[in-house]
Amino acid sequence: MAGSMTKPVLYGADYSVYVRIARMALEEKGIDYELVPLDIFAADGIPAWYLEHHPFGRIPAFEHDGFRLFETSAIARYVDEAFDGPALQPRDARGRARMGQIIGMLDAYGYRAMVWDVAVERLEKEAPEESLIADGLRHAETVLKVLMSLKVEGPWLLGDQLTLADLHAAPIIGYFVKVADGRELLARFSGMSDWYARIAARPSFTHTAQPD
Ligand SMILES: N[C@@H](CCC(=O)N[C@@H](CS)C(=O)NCC(=O)O)C(=O)O
Repeated sequence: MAGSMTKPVLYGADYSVYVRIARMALEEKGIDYELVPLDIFAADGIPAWYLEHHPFGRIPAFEHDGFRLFETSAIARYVDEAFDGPALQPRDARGRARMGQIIGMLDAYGYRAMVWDVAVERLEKEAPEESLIADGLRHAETVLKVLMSLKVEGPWLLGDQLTLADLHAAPIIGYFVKVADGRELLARFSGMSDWYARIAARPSFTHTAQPD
């Protein structure tokens, strides 16, 4: 599709790691989109109308010319394929498979450990559960080790091409390094901390940061 009839809409909040992944894909493609605020943790609960967009009550949800989607990796792939702009997925089967593997690993083993068990626990709990943090750090270390071992030579995870794997990893690791435990662990993987410094400098990352 060369362009679009209407602006795509993303429902979500700027504090959300997954919303940020989708926004980074939209920004890297240079797409004009609307972010409709949806606070999933609002005191009044999730508005009933939103469950039509996301039956599990998570963010983000996406809509484009009447086409509705939820699940961030599906949204990011659609954004890459349906719009003009730089390709964010490798063309070859193995590169695409690696990208899917990295995204799947981050969803299954990275997000909860890095974001909730380490960063949120440390930042938001009056009495953080140290055993949960230690467990989260163990998982995070494995995730970083695997990322390091899969990383191809070049600026990005898969080499010279910035891909959806980078855009999936950046907000998760960005949340993890809000706390000293996360920063210290990342610093032990120099290839990954160099990569993080590079992705964190991209406008798609800086524009989507949660205001202080
Ligand atoms: N599998 C979903 C996960 C989305 C997700 O967990 N979003 C978080 C915000 S970063 C959320 O909505 N959390 C609300 C909750 O856990 O109740 C996706 O890929 O979009």
